[in-house]
Amino acid sequence: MADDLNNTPPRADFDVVIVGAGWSGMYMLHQCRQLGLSAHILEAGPSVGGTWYWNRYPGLRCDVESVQYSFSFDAALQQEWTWTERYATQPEILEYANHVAQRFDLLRDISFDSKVSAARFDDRAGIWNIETRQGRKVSGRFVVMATGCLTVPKDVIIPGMGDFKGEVYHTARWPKTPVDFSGKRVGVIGTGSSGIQAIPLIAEQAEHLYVFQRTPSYSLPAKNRELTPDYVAEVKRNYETLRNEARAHLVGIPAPTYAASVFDVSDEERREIYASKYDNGLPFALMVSFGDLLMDEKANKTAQEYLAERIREKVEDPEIAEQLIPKEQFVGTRRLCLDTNYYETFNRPNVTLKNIAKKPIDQITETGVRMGDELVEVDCLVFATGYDAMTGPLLAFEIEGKGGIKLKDAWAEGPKSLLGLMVSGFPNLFTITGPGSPSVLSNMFCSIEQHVEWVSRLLGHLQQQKLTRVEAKPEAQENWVAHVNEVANSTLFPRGNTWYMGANVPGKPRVFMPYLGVGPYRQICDEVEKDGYRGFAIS
Ligand code: N01
Repeated sequence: MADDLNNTPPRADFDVVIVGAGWSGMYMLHQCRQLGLSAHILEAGPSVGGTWYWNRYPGLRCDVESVQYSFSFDAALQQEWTWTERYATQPEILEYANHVAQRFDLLRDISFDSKVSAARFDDRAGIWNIETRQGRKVSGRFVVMATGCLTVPKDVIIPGMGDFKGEVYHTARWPKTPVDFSGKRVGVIGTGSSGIQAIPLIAEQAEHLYVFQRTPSYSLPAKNRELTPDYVAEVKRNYETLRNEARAHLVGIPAPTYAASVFDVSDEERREIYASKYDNGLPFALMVSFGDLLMDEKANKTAQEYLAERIREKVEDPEIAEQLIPKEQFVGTRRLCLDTNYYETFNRPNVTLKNIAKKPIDQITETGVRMGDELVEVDCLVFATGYDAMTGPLLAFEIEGKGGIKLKDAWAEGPKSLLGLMVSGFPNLFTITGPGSPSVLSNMFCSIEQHVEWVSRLLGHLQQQKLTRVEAKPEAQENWVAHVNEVANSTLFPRGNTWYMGANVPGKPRVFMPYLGVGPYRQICDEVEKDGYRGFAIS
């Protein structure tokens, strides 16, 4: 216990209790140790890795290149770890998570199979009391929610779901033992990033695959490849420059913007630029290739037309191609997917596209999926239906702040935070990659490292000044929420029916949840810190 934090510090089991042992939780624990704070992680699962532990569906890879989707805080770590593929597979990413845990000796301060059920602030004592579903009670002077953004699968309610007699899977909760679809009729519901990655591999095994598509997504071919020793050596030599470029960039990945407007270049040049991203499997780079691509409807249309053409080239049946092309959907405002042979899969004789936007699913029966008068009989159903993103993980259990205020009430009209890191009324509670931070609209590692380091410096400041409490001021929070919205409203993002907007979960408030701009966000956080943590009440 770090009793030197204050002359009379509140008594708690730990200085810092961290919820979640994904990237954020592991790095937070490491940072707490550097500060001499006692810290402990409560992790729901049996292993580190967070979403990369639970997600293990066939075809799963990250959509950020492996050499960038990794920690940069330790030069030795990034030199000693060698990624084998351009876009790492889930097993390799999980291996990396375990490597990090072991290398920094983190496991001794993690309790696994400890799913937090409540966190309540005791205002008088100035401590957080945390309970787990397993009945454990732990207290901390600070609590860090490292619960991730895409960790709570969205509830899908279709009449008759419980009646289905076949096998049921969800991409976000895939079994550890590989599933064998050989000789089976399989239905996949959902065509976002998860469905698009799983579908080609399931199609290779299944006797027949039915893809139930409500909304098509734009997808780029991953063009995955093994990394050569020369390439890896070059990256390792240039890591410092690469990471610094990432930190300053809009999405935390170095990528050029060629012109302020798509209309500043000729049609031919524009096509070449789009092709250079498409043919090299670079979805984030495509999104930022022109300054107005995500801002202006007409500008965005040029990318829509380009991607539609590429889909038509790949799909043999023109009618199927048209159904796979998103209509009235901006490129980039719904997550751009990354695939291997997704569109080509619809040329296979054992794959059928079921357009449930035209003919919705009415019911799941004992034997399959009923759409109007048509029953599609299947042996297995795979739900690739996504997540209750960003707020879901923080509202999955009870968080009670000052005066018994509940987070779910404070966020009834949508999430509010200061910098995505703290919520007014919830002293000493930090949210890593919380709503209002860049997180999901960036290379997560880049954002996580920045969030954790900022919070750690704040904890260090409190420690040095012998202070014990920090809280977001309500007016500063209001200003931040207004700024997040102002930035979002200058783009096309709020016009998309996407999970970024909470639009995928019935009844969820429609609010653009992430903050757009890794580089600008970092600058703002640095200024707030320099101004003595402007907007935060510290005592
Ligand atoms: O989820 P999604 P995801 N009936 O929400 C459909 C990250 N990720 O798991 O749009 C029928 O994108 C839904 O249709 P609609 C990445 O950030 C990254 O695929 O609601 N269909 C949609 O097609 C990604 O964006 C990686 O009309 C229903 C699909 O299910 C995020 O996770 C890999 C339905 C859900 O798509 C989420 O991706 C995987 C219903 N009731 C995930 N409900 C990589 O790094 C939903 N759908 C590569």
